[in-house]
Amino acid sequence: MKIDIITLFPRMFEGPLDESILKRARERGLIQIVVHQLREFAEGKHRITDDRPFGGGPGMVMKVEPMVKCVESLKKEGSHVVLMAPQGRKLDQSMLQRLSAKEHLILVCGHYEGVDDRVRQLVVDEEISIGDYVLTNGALPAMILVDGVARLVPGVLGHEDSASEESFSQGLLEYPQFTRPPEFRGLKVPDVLVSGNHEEIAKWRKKMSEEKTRNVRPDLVKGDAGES
Ligand code: 4GM
Repeated sequence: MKIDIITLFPRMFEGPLDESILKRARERGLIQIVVHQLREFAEGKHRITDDRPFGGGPGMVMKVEPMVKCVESLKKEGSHVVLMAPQGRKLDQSMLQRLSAKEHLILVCGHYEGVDDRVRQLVVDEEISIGDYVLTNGALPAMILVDGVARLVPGVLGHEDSASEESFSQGLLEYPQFTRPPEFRGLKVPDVLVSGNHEEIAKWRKKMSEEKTRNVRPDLVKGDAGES
């Protein structure tokens, strides 16, 4: 999978993309990530990328020409262009699964109060939000999307069944996990987990997942009024 990222702040991506699992996946060629400086597509001595909003109001708006030119320079057949924006559909695990099957993603990061709507009209396939809050720019949301997508790309995690088997992909929260030592400050690991009885372990985990989800995230439980 190839991911192109368009941003005014390429350095924001350096740390997160150069650590741990993402670093290894890039080194092994499983994902190719290229970060592009939007300003290079802006004209004039000052390479201005923002301007005041028509109709007035506070803040600045990202100009249409640099963004459209930059996306068009990267777009090929099979590209899927995503604008990171608070106005987008809220990201969830099923969207990550759908996106992880794309051969080429182009992630567009906005800045300031917004992006000239003609960017969306001309080159964007989908607007995605990571949640109902506003950030100073779209770089952190793009990194979250890249991280969530990358771990679903075959070979990235190493243990292939884990991503599809995890509770979250069945719409449930994960069950509690334990590792050594079997007792710490009087708190014991549940007996069933050290029993070696895999059928009982699976039953316990399913029960705990369902209980946790019902208590903490009733909106995820089917039949709940808040179901999405
Ligand atoms: C407005 C339009 C994404 C603001 C596009 C981006 C929050 C999210 C921005 C933009 C953002 C989010 C920049 N803030 N909830 N700020 O995913 O890219």
